[in-house]
Amino acid sequence: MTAPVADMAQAVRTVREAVRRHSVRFERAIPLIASENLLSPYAKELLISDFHSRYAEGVPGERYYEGNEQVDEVENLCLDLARRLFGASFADVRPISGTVANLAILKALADPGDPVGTCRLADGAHISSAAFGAFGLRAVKPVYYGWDLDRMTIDVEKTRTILKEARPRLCLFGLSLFLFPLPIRELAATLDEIGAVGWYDGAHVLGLIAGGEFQDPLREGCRVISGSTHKTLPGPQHGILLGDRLAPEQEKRLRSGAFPGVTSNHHLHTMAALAVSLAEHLAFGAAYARATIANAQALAQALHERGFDVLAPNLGFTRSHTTAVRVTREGGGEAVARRLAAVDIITNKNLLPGNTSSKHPDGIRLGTPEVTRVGMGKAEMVRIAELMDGLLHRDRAPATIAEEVHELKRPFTTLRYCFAEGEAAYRYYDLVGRDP
Ligand code: DSN
Repeated sequence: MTAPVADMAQAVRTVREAVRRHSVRFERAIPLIASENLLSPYAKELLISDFHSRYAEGVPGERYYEGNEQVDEVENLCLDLARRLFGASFADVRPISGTVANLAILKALADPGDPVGTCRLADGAHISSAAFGAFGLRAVKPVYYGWDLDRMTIDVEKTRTILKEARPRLCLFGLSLFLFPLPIRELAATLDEIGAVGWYDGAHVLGLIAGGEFQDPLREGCRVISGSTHKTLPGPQHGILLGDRLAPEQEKRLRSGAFPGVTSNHHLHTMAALAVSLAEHLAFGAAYARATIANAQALAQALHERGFDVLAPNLGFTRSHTTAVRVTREGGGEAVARRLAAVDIITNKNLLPGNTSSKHPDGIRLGTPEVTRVGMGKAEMVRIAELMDGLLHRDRAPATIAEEVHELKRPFTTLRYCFAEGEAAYRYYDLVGRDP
């Protein structure tokens, strides 16, 4: 089937124009999605390199395609940097996303029908743990841990009992609403007793772990980590596997889980960008992790002082990049997230413990990875809280709030914590320079 050239040229123009408008919008906005971040210029340019066009199935030195010498060089360096950043003896950088990394682990370390430990979605677990997600695809049976509502973390005593009874082979620790470190050290003896492998999904907190500001799962009792690489670790949209104290057979199974299990080709351009991001995090990540957490705590405190129901006030609200706010009084998670987006404060509605409807949850989730990356600090966190208070508690006009949001963002549109600091953060890369 063919279509008129003029119509298809219009389709191309429409895409380019929408992406340009998106870029301009985000340059003016306050993006507070906890799972998003900005890519450094040296990492970003690799996304449009020739690596994008190539195949490299297999591992460095043992490929199924020719022409991979430089790909091998970059992948070996990427693996070295990953092992070094996380103190891991094992790394695999072929999973193309966090969920794909999770599937690789499930394929390698569990069989269909096996019980696998995890938290419930409403307690903050990722959709990988759901029957409609990776757990369901591998047909493993979730064994849900107990949850301590007061401490917003796993209930150790209840979970010990649950694990001893269900005896899962694999126990997943990881959250998408990740406020506090999980009690892995406290559960490590139980994992050993039942012969379970501890698995940490660090997607949200990899950058904080690597920066030395969160728990260190490989030293606390987990043997394998999965993650996406674009949240607090400000890399490309990609996935990673890391491990320590694994048997050679387990490493082999993980490699074969990644390829040919859940990838054919991996994405070489994002892998190269990941290598740059890992190097930059080794250089700048500690300061970035500290600033990101300090900003999350400052934002939570400022919101709390303005009457918002921020979770876990008795625990200092958060020890991560994320804070959660129960916005039932303000109209519920969905309505509030929409009202905020209309003034260019970008958040997401989020399930809170006890919620059952993911469409109409009580919460919103706020994250500071991106605003920290462009150099915002405590004063700006207080200002964001004031703007949210004005919109949601004081009936200030949305148009005025939106102007103030743009005013607040204006000086913060270049990148920090990377080489080429000060380069534009939201630039649209217009390679052709003209529309068709
Ligand atoms: N669901 C994404 C989030 O936390 O926003 C992660 O995959």
